[in-house]
Amino acid sequence: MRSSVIAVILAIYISSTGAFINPRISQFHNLKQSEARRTFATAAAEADTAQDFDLKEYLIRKGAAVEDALDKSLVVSCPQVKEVTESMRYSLMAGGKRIRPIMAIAACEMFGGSQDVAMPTAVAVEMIHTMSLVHDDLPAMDDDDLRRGVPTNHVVYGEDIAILAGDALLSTAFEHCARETKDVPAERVVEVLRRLGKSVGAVGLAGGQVMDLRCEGKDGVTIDDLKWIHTHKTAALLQVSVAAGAILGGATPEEVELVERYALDVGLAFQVADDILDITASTEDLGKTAGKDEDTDKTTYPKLIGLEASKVEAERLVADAVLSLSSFGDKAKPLLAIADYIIQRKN
Ligand code: GRG
Repeated sequence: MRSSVIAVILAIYISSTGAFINPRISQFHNLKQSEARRTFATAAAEADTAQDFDLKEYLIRKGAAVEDALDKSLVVSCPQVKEVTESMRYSLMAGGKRIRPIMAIAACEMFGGSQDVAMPTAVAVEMIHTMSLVHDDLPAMDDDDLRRGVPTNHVVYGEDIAILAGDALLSTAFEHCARETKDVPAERVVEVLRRLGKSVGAVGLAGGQVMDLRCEGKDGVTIDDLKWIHTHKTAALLQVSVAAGAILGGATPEEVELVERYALDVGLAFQVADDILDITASTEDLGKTAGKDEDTDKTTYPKLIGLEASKVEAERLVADAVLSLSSFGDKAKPLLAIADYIIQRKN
C-alpha cells in the first residue's frame, strides 16, 4: 500500500516536471527554477499587503535573490561527487518559503548592513534547515514520503545517500559562510559561525529533535516540555538567522538580544501555527503529509489546549515578538510584517 502511494507520487512528480525514470540518480535534482520558486511565490501571494509595508513584494524580491544564491552555492566539482551533490541540490532547490534566509537579510539591513554581506549566512541557514528536513523525514525519524510538494530525499536517492547529503549540507553551510562572507570584520564571521554551530547541537536542533522523539506517544507531556522542544527544534534556527544577520550588520550585543527575543516568540508562534495547519490544511497545500501529528500521537498545542486557544496563543506570541522590536521604528517593518505572516500562512 505504502509503496503504491509512493509510486503514484513519483509518477505525478515525474510527469509534471518532465523528469524520467530512475529515482536513484540524477533526474530529480533537475528542478526548473520556476518550480523551485513556486513555494516562496505562493508564500508571497498569501502575504498581507495591508498597512504601509508591502510584504508580498518584499518576499518576492528577497526570495528571488536567495533562490539565485542557493542555486549557485552547490556545484558538481568532479564526477565522484555527482550523486551526493545532486541529492543535496534536490532538497535545497525543491522550494520552501525561504523564511529563515529572508529574516537573516532583513535583520542585517535593519542595522545598516547590506544584502550581499548577509547572503552567505542566509544560504547557510537554508542549508542547515534543509538538512534538518531531510533527516527529519528519514524512516528512523518521522518516516515521511512527501516534503515541499515532492517525494522526500530518501525516497528518491535511498536512505544511505539522504543521510550523507544531509551531513554534507550541514558542513557545506559552515564552509560557505566562512568562505563567502566578505567586507566585514573577521570577528563577526567567527561569532556567526559559533552561533550557527550552537543552533544545530545538543541545545539546538539535535537536542530538540531527541526530546520530540522521546515524547512521541507518551502520556503526561506538558506545555513546558512542548515549549522546550519548539524552542530548540524550531526557534533556535530562526534566532540564529536574525542574530547572525544583526551581528553582520553591526548590531550591539543588546540589540542582538532584542532580535533574538523577537525570534524566540516568532519561532514558538511558527510551531503553534504548524500544529494548527497540520489539522486544518490539506496535504496539497502543505506540501507534506497533513494529519501526521494525530496519526503519530504527537503532543501538540491543539492537543493540550485546544484549537481556538492555540490560535489565541499564536497571536499573543506574535504580539510579544512585535514588542521586542518596538525601539527600532520603521527599520523593523520587514521583520514585523514577517511575524504577522508566520501565523497567517497556509503552508
Ligand atoms: C543532524 C545535527 C542534526 C540535526 C537534525 C532532524 C533534526 C535534527 C531536527 C528536526 C528539525 C525540524 C524538522 C524542525 C521543524 C521545523 C519546521 C517548523 C519546519 C518547517 O519549516 P518551513 O515551514 O518549511 O519554513 P519550508 O519548506 O517552507 O522551508
